Amino acid sequence: MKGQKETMTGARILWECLEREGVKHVFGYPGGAILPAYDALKHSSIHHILVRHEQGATHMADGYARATGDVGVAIATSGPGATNMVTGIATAMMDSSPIVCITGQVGSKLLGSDAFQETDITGVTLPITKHNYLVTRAEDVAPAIREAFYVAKSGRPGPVLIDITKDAQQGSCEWDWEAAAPRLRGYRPDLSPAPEAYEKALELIHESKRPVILAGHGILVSGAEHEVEALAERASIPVALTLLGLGTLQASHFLNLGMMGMHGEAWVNTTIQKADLLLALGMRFDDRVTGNLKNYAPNAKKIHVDIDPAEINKNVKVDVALVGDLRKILHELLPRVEIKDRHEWLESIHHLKGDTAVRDIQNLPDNGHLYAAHVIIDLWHETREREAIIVTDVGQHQMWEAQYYKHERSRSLITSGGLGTMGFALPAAIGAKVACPGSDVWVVVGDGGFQMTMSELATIVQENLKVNIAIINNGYLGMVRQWQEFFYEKNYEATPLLSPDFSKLADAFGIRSAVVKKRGDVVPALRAARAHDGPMLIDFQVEQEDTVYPMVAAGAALHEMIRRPNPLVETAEDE
Ligand SMILES: Cc1cc2nc3c(=O)[nH]c(=O)nc-3n(C[C@H](O)[C@H](O)[C@H](O)COP(=O)(O)OP(=O)(O)OC[C@H]3O[C@@H](n4cnc5c(N)ncnc54)[C@H](O)[C@@H]3O)c2cc1C
Ligand SMILES: Cc1ncc(C[n+]2csc(CCOP(=O)(O)OP(=O)(O)O)c2C)c(N)n1
Ligand SMILES: [Mg+2]
Repeated sequence: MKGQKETMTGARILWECLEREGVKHVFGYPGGAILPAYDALKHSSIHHILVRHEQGATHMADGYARATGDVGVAIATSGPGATNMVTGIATAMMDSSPIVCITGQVGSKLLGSDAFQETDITGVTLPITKHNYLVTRAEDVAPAIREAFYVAKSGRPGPVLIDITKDAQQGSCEWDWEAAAPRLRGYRPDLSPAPEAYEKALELIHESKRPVILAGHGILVSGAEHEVEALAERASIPVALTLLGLGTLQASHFLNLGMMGMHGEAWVNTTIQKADLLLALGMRFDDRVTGNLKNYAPNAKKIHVDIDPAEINKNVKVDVALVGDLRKILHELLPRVEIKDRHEWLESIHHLKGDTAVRDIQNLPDNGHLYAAHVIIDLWHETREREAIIVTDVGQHQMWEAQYYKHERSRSLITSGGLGTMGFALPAAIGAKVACPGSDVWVVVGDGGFQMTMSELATIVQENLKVNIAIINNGYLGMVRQWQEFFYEKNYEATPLLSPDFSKLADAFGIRSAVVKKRGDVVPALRAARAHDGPMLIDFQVEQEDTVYPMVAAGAALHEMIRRPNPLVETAEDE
């Protein structure tokens, strides 16, 4: 109630504030320094999900955040509990995902004494959090929580960590929600461009004959999907997407070219290299996207719309920057963009669609080999009618998923892009399923990455979550093997990978499973998984030495792609 003061422990204030922030679930693991908070959980309606490793908690919070746009919350104890969170925090930081991590800390009087399970976690996470707090008094718990949620979600989202000493949890104070409202001088998440920047941008768009929109993750963060589609249609501009932008424009949209970058389709990269204008919307010109910067889109003027001023001219020098929230900026810009028909440009792009990575596999007859691409294509066909969320891990399977699964809506793909964190998929999928219980959630994971966090299978069972798992089992750390194949004379050092019998492993957790070795068995297995009312794990034993094409080698220009040496079949026109 407004202005009403109550006396409570810091621990109770913590849960009270989380509830008021709208939190329904937290992912965590207890220990000594956070025990007062766990003890106070009995007063709260928040559901705590016990994970098997604190890294899992952070990825779950991240998956929850990416599935919904809401802040995901993870909680752990001090020392090893806190350090186990580091990978998940860095993952969220690189991909601008809003999570709040709460850690217990030793008593404030013991700080700096190498006390049992003391780690300076605010020091450790300083460079990988958007902001962090060390709270040593019960009075500071509420303001820290409120600020943390505001910072995590506003502007460019990101992870925030709050480290709360044991005595701050145990101590009591008067508190009041209103008085704890965030007051952050100097934090300006609401920038907007100057009128001249709009004028200059419009001029470039109207002059351009060969424009391309580069659609990034910021589109879904901003909720600007409709505005981007409207801009593309109004000005007849084709759209290339980053890995994290997939789904922001329907894959089936006639202006959607597909993914750009290192493993983007050849025609997409060639189109970018030929463009005379790049309109970068909520994307940060990652090096996987640009290739060698020296000859990146050499003839193109560049307009960059991004909420973070630090991204402007960071990697690619641009002609016009519009700094602010993308949706707001497009609202301003759209009515002033001239309606244009650029059919010559669009037709010339269509002609570039010669041989493609996608089509040569798609048209491959069933010759007894099971390719990862088969699994992904069939998964797409089997789940496309439903609101499926595909959560991928990192490696070759991640790239095949990006190439072959046609994402029709935002947030239908969750993947670790910037940090490329193996072990992300299974826990992130748990977070996504908790956030969206009505969605069909699938993990697409390599045999390597799965073994990094497979202990979270127990979390799925304990929480009774229907998460389906497709292991793309190629017997290798496939993406690294691919680099060895191309750049290290096929010296497959440390990449052949022995795995447990995944089916027996699933059995040990009480999870149903299947093993698939033939193309013909893919669809029946996928259907069995969907029909089963619990989680199911499918071990897809695929071709071992398959390669992701095309590939722009590190340091090469975007148009210098390594192509499949012998196209598997001559391609006919697809779709
Ligand atoms: C094995 C592997 C291979 C990869 N290969 C490729 C590849 O071939 N192609 C590819 O594209 N990626 C690839 N990636 C992913 C790549 O590393 C980057 O993660 C990805 O390109 C980043 O996409 P992004 O810039 O759209 O998203 P982010 O990195 O999330 O950047 C989003 C941008 O949007 C801005 N933003 C956020 N909110 C708003 C808002 N409200 N308004 C305006 N702007 C906003 C942010 O400030 C930021 O600059 C690969 C990753 C791995 C692990
Ligand atoms: C935590 C972590 N360690 C190492 C790497 C480097 N790495 C990138 S892809 C890859 C291989 C992944 O193998 P697997 O999970 O089997 O997937 P595949 O490439 O075979 O589909 C490795 C080791 C990484 N991205 N993350
Ligand atoms: Mg593998």
